[in-house]
Amino acid sequence: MSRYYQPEIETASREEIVRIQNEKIVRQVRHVYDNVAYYRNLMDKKGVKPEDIKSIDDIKKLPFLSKDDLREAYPYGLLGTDLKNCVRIQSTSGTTGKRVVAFYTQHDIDLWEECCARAIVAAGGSNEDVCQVCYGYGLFTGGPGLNGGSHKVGCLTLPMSSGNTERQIQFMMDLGSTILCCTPSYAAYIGESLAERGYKPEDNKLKAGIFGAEPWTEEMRRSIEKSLGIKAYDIYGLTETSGPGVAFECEEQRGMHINEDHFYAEIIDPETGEVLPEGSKGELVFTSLDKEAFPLLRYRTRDICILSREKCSCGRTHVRMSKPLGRSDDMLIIRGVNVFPSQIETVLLNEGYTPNYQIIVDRVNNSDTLDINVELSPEQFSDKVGDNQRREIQLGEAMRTMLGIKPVIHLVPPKTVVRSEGKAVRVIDKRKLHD
Ligand code: DLL
Repeated sequence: MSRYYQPEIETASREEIVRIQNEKIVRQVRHVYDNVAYYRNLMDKKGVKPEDIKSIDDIKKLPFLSKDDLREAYPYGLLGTDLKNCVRIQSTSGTTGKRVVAFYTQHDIDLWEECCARAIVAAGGSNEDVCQVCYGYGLFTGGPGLNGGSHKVGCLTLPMSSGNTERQIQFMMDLGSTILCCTPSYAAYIGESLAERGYKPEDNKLKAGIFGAEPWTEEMRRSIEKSLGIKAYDIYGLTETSGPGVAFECEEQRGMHINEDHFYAEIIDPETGEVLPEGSKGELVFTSLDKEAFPLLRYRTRDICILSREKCSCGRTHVRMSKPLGRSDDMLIIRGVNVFPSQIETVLLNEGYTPNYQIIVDRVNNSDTLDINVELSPEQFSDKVGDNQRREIQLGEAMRTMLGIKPVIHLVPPKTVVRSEGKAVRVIDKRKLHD
């Protein structure tokens, strides 16, 4: 049976959701126009006044915000309230040199944690559960967000943060964790580490996992569910919109419900900016309807996905987003062919390989090269050169069918691909280093 954290809003009628959105957008645009000079300038340039926004449908009139705007306005340029009203910042890791700093009032934190609480309850969580949070804590939003949600639900919360896998396992087994929150790549690593210590999936008390912050395939989901003996739920979010909990999966596991009372979602054509009809694949754009400190309007996420309003058997009425089909900036263009790392993961797991792999792209003599290091499991590992060569050829062919180009496969011995405790680094694009 479905359970909800806030049943009234999670199962509200379409009319009620639109009514809430209409009311909130008018207030939010006024708030932003009056308090955020950077966005006021963008609106003025476009000739849009707050009075022009009378309902959620008018949102199309507003200008977009992009990551470049965030960089330009860094650090305080998009602040929607006095700093004295803010109680927290969170930030992205900034590994690509594009650090995003988000600000929160106490109201914003409460709202964010409520969204995470909805996700935990949708995964079957209640005050009877022991929720082990091994997303990173600190500036990254994963740990603090799920930690806050877990408190709200009343779970016994284990604020583990990421890493120190030995200790994760000890606490998990000693305290009987029932819900695991971390990146899917770390969940796979924990599953592997449990097996190495002789534990079978039924030896742990886990029933659910809440995994997100990076792309992962359905094949990866099945592999994690099997290794941990759980049901694995997807969760989505980004620092710019608060963090995890913007959208989450229910027991149907068919797309993530977007918390539409707080975030309005649009799908646009990434080239033209045109809003696309429901069911189209395009770039996801979010408007935060009631955040105070960092109230982004029409923020372009660069995540490519599809929205669906098809009725969900869980009873939730909020629109669902597909798993991001890749970020527009994740897509590799190799000899003119578009390749998403997720396609490579699908082939590997379907062909019975481990989820431990690394993709290396380079340019040699003006031509792109694609190499994939694929780790063998101890059972697959063979000393016979002929065995491995045969496998490499077979896997290369399977990849060609999926990708349209043939990579060079390197099967590597067990434990040679570095494991991830947070967001996995799957791609090394050496072309960027030469440029
Ligand atoms: O990753 C927030 C988060 C923490 C989400 C914990 C879920 C769980 P950022 O570091 O700002 O925030 O990265 C945001 O990560 O634009 C997506 O490209 C990607 N992403 C997040 N969740 C998913 C997911 C956090 N479920 C960026 N599937 C987003 C695929 C995801 N990609």
